[in-house]
Amino acid sequence: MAVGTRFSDRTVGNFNEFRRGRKIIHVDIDKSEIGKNVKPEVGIAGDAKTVLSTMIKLVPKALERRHEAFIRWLRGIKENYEEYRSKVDINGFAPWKVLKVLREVMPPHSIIATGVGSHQMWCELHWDVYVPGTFITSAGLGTMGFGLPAALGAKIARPDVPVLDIDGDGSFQMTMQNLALIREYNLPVIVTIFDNSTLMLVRHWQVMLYNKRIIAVDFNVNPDFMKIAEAYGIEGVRPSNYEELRSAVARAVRNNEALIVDITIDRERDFVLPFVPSGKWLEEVIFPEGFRVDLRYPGDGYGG
Ligand SMILES: Cc1ncc(C[n+]2csc(CCOP(=O)(O)OP(=O)(O)O)c2C)c(N)n1
Repeated sequence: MAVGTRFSDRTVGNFNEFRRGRKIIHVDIDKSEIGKNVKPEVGIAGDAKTVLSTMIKLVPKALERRHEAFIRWLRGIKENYEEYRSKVDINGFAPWKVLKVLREVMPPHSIIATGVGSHQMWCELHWDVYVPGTFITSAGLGTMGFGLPAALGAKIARPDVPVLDIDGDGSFQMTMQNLALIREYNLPVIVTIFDNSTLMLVRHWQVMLYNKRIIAVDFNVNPDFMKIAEAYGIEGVRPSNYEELRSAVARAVRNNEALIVDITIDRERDFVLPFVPSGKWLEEVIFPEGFRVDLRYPGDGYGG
């Protein structure tokens, strides 16, 4: 059962494998989505809340127990992955560790917004969301430049809540003129730039799928983001270790102040893995070195 998805090629991978032996129920508020990419056995056009609250009454108790087993299995994979990550150390800032530090510093109810790119993928993998509606990302729509305006919008809606933009240096530069609104409307958001001096998500494809033919992605002369911060009258910091990152962000949260944090990340090591190459099936996932899990659900045939 799929709710509110367009079955894009990036989520499905290989359409033939995806269809094999499956019956699909597709729920979407936009009826033109139903049957567009994947033909379901049952298509339901309707509001997710109404449809789900009707359907949940039809789910037998026995299925709920199966569901719990499936969720336990998923949690196990997540725990294995996090344990693996915690052991990998790299020189300089590792994106997943930066996120861990930020998660510890930001209060649980904080709202985060993201740009589009590898930093967004790292967030999808490593940002723990404690409160519904606090993770704002353009997801598969892939709107670079979304992070800062989305964060400002969130701050207007919830001035009482700390708001953090986790951005890429490419995405940030698409809409960074919105920094003017921080002072104009007193919207103290915290902007963290995962500054890898490249359009990493695209570079990643060039390295992995196009034989390392790197073209038109690297920024060898980025602007000085500290000077950008200064130009807009906002405090800027370029931490050189996790402790400096932690204390700068903690101070901004405590004082409800705007802050721009430029986090230098080595582009040669910023590969988001696991990664499913386009058109491939989940079982053809590329794992990070030294990490493997069996992605076939060993349960009762429900995982496929
Ligand atoms: C407006 C727009 N242009 C181009 C793309 C294609 N695209 C997707 S991710 C990406 C690179 C993003 O770079 P950056 O924001 O620096 O993030 P990183 O991948 O380096 O973390 C590009 C060019 C897009 N999604 N949106």
